[in-house]
Amino acid sequence: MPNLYKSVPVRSSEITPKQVYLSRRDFMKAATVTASAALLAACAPSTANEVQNVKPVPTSNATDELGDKVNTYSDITNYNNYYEFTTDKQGVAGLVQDFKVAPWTVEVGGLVNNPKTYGIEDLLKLLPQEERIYRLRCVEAWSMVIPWEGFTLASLLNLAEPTSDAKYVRFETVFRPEEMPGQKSPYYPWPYQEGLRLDEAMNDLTFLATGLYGEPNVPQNGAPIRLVVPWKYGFKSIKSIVKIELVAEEPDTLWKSIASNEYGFYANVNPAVDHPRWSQSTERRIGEISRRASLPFNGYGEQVAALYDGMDLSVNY
Ligand SMILES: Nc1nc2c(c(=O)[nH]1)N[C@H]1C(S)=C(S)[C@@H](COP(=O)(O)O)O[C@H]1N2
Ligand SMILES: [Mo]
Repeated sequence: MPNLYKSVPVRSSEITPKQVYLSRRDFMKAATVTASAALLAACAPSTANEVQNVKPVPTSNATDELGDKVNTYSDITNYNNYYEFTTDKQGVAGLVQDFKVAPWTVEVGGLVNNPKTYGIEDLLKLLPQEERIYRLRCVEAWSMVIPWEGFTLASLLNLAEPTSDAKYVRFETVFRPEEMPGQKSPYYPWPYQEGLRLDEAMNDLTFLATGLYGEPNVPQNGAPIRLVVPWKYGFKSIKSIVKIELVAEEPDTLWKSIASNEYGFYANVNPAVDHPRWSQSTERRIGEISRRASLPFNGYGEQVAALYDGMDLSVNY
């Protein structure tokens, strides 16, 4: 199989789309990337439109829509929850060197008209890549701001065409205990699995990330493809996905199956409903000293609150 990010052919007629841009940059350092982006823009057929299509590489000065700065690349890649490796957040980055992110396929199936197994390179070719700067709020009451690249889950589900019986989406992480030492722990029901209601999955905020900070994503942050659901607690944002399945019933999720009184299926960020063992009203933004108030739906209520009209979110936590 070809190398993950090298398999997209580069033609000068296509230098503007993000996916080609990603493939060319490959694993270069950010400084080189910025230089080559400028070069690409300069050499491109100079219609204003095409020049604009060269996406800016996120820098540490980028902010989310609330004006909060993105966290540093170092913070984002060295403070991780990834129990397949270890429960020590600062230990994940040091344990991922044996984990192979290429070749990689994602099976999209279940209640769909077009079931298909995609190579990552297929997805990068088929679906336009965009940048999303999202807050990530862990259920443990810490948070970060992270610049991702990728595509909406809706764009992939539209290719699959869910049938009218499909009501939920189930996601599964790869199971490779030889590469992921934490998966040898008998205390967790591997593989990690997660789920969304279909309307949540189709919301424009719901994202599949393949890149981070203008680079291909790294294993500790869920490479080569991970879910990002920014209005929910971080555990919903399942990493290193190999299977996406459309189903009729609410799927089991790893954390709910371990402690359903602490981790519900919905897991919307909700400062009004405390975790049984700690408050959810404030959070520690990594890199900051004082705590800040946590926001309903992590600040994304305008886009998603209507999904829960008529539901009691203290019951459906
Ligand atoms: N497969 C898998 N996905 C996972 C986890 C995990 O342990 N395994 N941890 C979750 C939790 S609790 C959080 S807060 C986020 C952390 O994402 P990050 O390390 O990219 O910041 O990943 C989520 N996705
Ligand atoms: Mo988390």
